Amino acid sequence: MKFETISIFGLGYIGLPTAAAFAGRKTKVIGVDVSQQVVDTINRGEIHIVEPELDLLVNAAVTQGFLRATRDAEPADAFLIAVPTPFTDGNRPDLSYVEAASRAIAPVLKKGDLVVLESTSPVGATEKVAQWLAEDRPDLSFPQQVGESSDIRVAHCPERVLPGKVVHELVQNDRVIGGLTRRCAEVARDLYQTFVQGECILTDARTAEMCKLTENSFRDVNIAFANELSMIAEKLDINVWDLIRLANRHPRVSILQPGPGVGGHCIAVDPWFIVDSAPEEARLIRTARVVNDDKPRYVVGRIQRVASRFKEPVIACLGLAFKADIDDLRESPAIEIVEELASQSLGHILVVEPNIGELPQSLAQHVELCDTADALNRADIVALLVDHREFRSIDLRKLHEKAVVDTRGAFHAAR
Ligand code: SAJ
Repeated sequence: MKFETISIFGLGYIGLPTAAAFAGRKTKVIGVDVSQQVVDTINRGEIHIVEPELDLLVNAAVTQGFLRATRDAEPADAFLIAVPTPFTDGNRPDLSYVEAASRAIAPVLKKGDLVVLESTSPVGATEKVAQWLAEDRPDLSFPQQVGESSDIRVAHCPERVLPGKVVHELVQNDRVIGGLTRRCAEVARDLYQTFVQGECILTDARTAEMCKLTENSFRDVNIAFANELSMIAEKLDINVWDLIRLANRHPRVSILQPGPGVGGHCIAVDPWFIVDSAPEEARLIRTARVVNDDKPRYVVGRIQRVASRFKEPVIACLGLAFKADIDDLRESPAIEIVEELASQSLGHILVVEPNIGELPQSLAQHVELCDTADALNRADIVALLVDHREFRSIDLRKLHEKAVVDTRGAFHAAR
C-alpha cells in the first residue's frame, strides 16, 4: 500500500523524530501539535527538544518541503498518534490526550486510511481509539464492527527508542505491530517499512500494548533489584559497584546499575499501567515501583547524615536530568532529591546541570546553578546524582578533602 501523506499527532520526543524519519524518505508529513510555539519552531526548521542529530534532520525535512507543522488536523493517508499518556495521582493511566487526538482525526478520516496509536498505552487503549473514531464517524466502518473489510484500519505500534539514541534506534530497532485485525497490522507494517530497517513483527493490538509495558517493567524490576542491593551493601559495608561487577562475571547473571531512583516518562510510569489492569496479580511489579520510588528519599537521608558533620555546608549536586547526557528533567529523581534538600535548609546548595540554561521553577528560588569547576571549588559535600560525561571525567584529586555521595558509581567505575 502506498502512503502519499502521513500525519503525526504530537511533535515531541517520539513524534518529531518519527516525522523526520518519514520525511527523510521523501514522504510528505503533516505534523500536528497543540502548541503554537512548537509548530512555529518546527516550521522555522528548528527543534524544541535536545536529541542528538535530530536538529539536522528536521531542518532538512522542513527546508526540502517534506515536513510542515500545524495545529489543525488535515486529511492524510495514515495518522500516527504520539501524544503523552501520563498517569493520574492515583497511578491510573490518563488517556485524555489520546482521546483528544482521536477526536481531532475523526473529521478528516476517509475510506482506506490507517490510524496507528504509538503512545505507550494500557491494554485495551487501541480498541478505545477505534471506538472514539467510530462514534464520531458513523458513516465509515471500523474493524471492531466488520472485521477485515473495514473502511479504516487501526493498529498499535509502540515506540521503543532510547532517549539520546532516538535517531539511530528509530531506524534500527525491531517494531512490534499489533492490529485490531491481521490486515490492520499488515497495512501498518507497510507504513513502518518506509524507514524501519529492523524487523516488523506482527501480533494483535492487546499483545503489542502489553509487550511495551512488559519491556519497561522488566527493566524497572531489575533496576529495583540493583537499588535494593545498593542499600543492603551499604548496610553491610560492601562496595556495591565491586559487588555487581564481580557477580556479573557469572555467565548467567547480568545485574543493572543502582542509582538515585528511576526517572523518565517511561520506566517509572509504564509498570503502573500493568498494576492498574491486574492489581491482585502484579505484586512484584508494584513492589519494584515502590523500591525505586523510595530511593531518592534514601539518598537524601545519606546526604543529611554527611551534612550533619558540617556547620553550614556547601552542597554541590551534580546533575538534574533523569539520566546521563540528556536534558530531560521529567520524573527525575535528581530533581526530587535537590527539592527535598532545599526544603530542609541543610546548607547552601549548588546545582550543576550542563544540559540546561536555567533552573526549573521549583528550584529557582532555592538553589544556585553553576558550572562544574565552580561547584568543585566551593563545595564541602559533592553529591553525584547523574553520571553525565562531564562529571565522569572529573579529576578525582579535586574531590580530595570533600565528602562525596556518589549515587551512580561514576567516581568508582572507570578508576
Ligand atoms: N537506570 C538505573 N540503572 C540502570 C539503568 C537505568 O538506575 O542500570 C535509570 C536511569 O538512570 C533512568 C531510568 O532508569 O533514571 C530509565 O533509564 P533507561 O535508560 O533505562 O530508559 P529510558 O526511560 O530512557 O527509556 C526506556 C527504554 N526501555 C527499555 O530499555 C526497556 C526505551 O527503549 C523505551 O523506548 C523508553 O523507555 C520508553 O519510551 O518507554
